[in-house]
Amino acid sequence: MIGLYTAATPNGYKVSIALEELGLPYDLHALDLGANEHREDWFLGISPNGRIPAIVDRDAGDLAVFESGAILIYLAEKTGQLMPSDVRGRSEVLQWLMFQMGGVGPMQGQATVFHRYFEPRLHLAVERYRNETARLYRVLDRRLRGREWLCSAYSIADIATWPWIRRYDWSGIPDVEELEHLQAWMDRMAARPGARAGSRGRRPRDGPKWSTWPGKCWFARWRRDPRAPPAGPREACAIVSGVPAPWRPPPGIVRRRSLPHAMPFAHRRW
Ligand SMILES: N[C@@H](CCC(=O)N[C@@H](CS)C(=O)NCC(=O)O)C(=O)O
Repeated sequence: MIGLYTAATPNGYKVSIALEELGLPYDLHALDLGANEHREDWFLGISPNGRIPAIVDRDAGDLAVFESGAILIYLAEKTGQLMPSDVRGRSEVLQWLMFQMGGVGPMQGQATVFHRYFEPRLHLAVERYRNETARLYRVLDRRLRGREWLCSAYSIADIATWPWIRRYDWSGIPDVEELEHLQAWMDRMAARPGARAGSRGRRPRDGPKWSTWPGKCWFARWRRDPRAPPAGPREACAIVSGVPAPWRPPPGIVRRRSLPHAMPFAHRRW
């Protein structure tokens, strides 16, 4: 049995989608990012970077794997599915997986943060990450012209990419409607039962109830209504800047305006 440590985020969904697609049983540990569970010592033992997702394969001597791309490769190699074994096919899948890991994910992540949370609004940063993400989308659109999937068959490259691309509206990425090949691919992805099951935050096939997913953190709220603003700056700050949340000054202590590791918007009055 595989233990999945995750939350309702694009990187988290990559792994739950892969597990659903592969039909592997797993037990789900939904971490509350808003409560900083991912920074607790027990979790750092599994995921040294203190980020979700991570897995522990109990059938492989409790092997812990972090980084979503590494997890997807591990699952593909464990099962012999979702990635070809021949040199050319494997390389192709790894190239598009790395394109997501090093390009789409980080760029769209930054686009989201600067689009949604930074005040005062840093227009140059918003433009920079939005434009770069849009450029990467056009690369994907060109790649998908005349193709059903990113590589010769449905693979972990598609699984890694879709949970990000489908949230383009949340990230403020423009003109995606014009990218017809990307749109058609998104429709194909959304039609896959495994992709749907793994990206919904619902009960996994053989697993326990996802009691905290959707849970307390703001991710769950914006999944229900992507147009809704985050519940408050405190929660948003906690996710993107590392400021503990919910943060309240201890009794008798005057509120600090700035924090040692403060990012610009952490100076705002809460
Ligand atoms: N490169 C990592 C990124 C992981 C990551 O950034 N995860 C986010 C959720 S999508 C996270 O744990 N955020 C919590 C935080 O930043 O404190 C991967 O692909 O696994």
